This record gives sequence, C-alpha cells and structure tokens, in this order.
Amino acid sequence: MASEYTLYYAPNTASLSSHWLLVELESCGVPHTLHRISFSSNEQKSPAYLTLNPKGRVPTLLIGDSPITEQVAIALTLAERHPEAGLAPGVGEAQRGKFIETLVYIANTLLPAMRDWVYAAKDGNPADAEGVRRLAKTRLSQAWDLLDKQLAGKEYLVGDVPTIVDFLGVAVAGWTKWHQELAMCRHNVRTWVERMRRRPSWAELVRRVGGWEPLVTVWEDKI
Ligand SMILES: N[C@@H](CCC(=O)N[C@@H](CS)C(=O)NCC(=O)O)C(=O)O
Repeated sequence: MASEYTLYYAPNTASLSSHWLLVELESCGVPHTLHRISFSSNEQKSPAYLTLNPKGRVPTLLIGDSPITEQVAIALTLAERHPEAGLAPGVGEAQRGKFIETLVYIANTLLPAMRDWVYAAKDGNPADAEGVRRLAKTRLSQAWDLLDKQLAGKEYLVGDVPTIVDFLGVAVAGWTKWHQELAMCRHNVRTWVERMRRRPSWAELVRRVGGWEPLVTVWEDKI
C-alpha cells in the first residue's frame, strides 16, 4: 500500500516518539516512509528542509504534501487519524481531561526542559549555559517526580491502556544516558519504561535505528 506518511527524522532525537508511533501503527496496516536528516551535515538547516520545517528541527511529518512539526502535535494527529489503534481517549470520554493535562505537561514542561538541558549553549549565550542547564536539571527532576506519582499503582499514565503520552514520555526518558538514569531511579517510572519497552514496536524501532545504547552514547558525547 502506498504510504501517505513521510517522517523526517534523526536517530535518538525528538523524532523518536513519532517514529515509534508510526512503527506501532504498522500493526493496524498503516505504512510510512522515512527520510533521515543528517545532523552532521546540518541538513536540518538546509533551504529544502526549511521549506518543510522553518524551525530547522526534527521531527517533521508529511501527510501527503502537508508538513506538521512538533512531536506532540504529530502524536495527537496520528492518534486522531487512527482511532482504531486506541492511542487517545476520545472527546467526551472519562479519561480525556487527564489525558490532555498530561499531554500539555509533557509539551510545556518536560520537553522544553530537555531542550534547554541539551541545547543551552546553542540556543542562548554559551556564557549563560551552565545556569540554564542547572535550572533545566531541576525542572526535569521535578517532572519525573510528578510523573512517578501519577504512575503509582498504575500501568500507564492515563487509564488502563497505553496512549500517546506513554510513547512520548518513554521516548524522552531514554534520550541520553544521564537523563535515562535520572528518570529511571524512580520505581514507578522504571517499571513503566520497562513495560513500554517490552512492546514489539519498541524492539522493531531499536532494530531499525541501529541499536539504542550506542546512540545514547553519541548524544552524551555531544553535551
Ligand atoms: N519542540 C520540538 C523540539 C524539536 C527539537 O528540539 N529537535 C532537535 C533534536 S532533539 C533538533 O532538531 N535539533 C537540531 C537543531 O536544533 O539544529 C519537538 O518536541 O518536536
């Protein structure tokens, strides 16, 4: 079947959740194609890519000819386009409010702190980077404390089945070695990450991106 989805991605970056969800959706018969962006040649800032994503970042998902960016927006779009996969509670369902709250928290607290921690010296003045990273670490730690509490006595962040907030959270938890250790020293977070990583789609994702640990090390070296 011809695929209407093309994901512009780079291994072990913010595109990981989008890639994982697309692999997950293959079990519902939804195909996709991939376009790997080379960070080493700064392809994310090339004129051709900037026409798709003016922010010069990954991920970008093309739906037909229409690009959307931001991993949280991509995840929600995929969940809404494929309700049969059960990746989000529907409008009006009991869990919908908690689901939106968790999605927004990931989007406006966890992910920006992660960006600040990784890119402090690049996004801002390198002389200020240490202070920015210190604050980002505190915010990440507080975010994982909160998510750990939310997971108490539960298998997934919202309701009894995995939704996109679980895919987004687990993807970012493993982004770097340091961050993975920070997140997974909390019992509920650790068992949740391990549970999500037992999904066949995770094993397939790791196989396709060429292994997990070596990529984590690559990122750690860059910071
Ligand atoms: N808010 C965006 C952030 C995307 C982002 O920061 N992507 C990074 C990779 S982790 C990127 O493309 N970096 C390349 C650059 O900034 O030049 C999202 O969550 O999708």
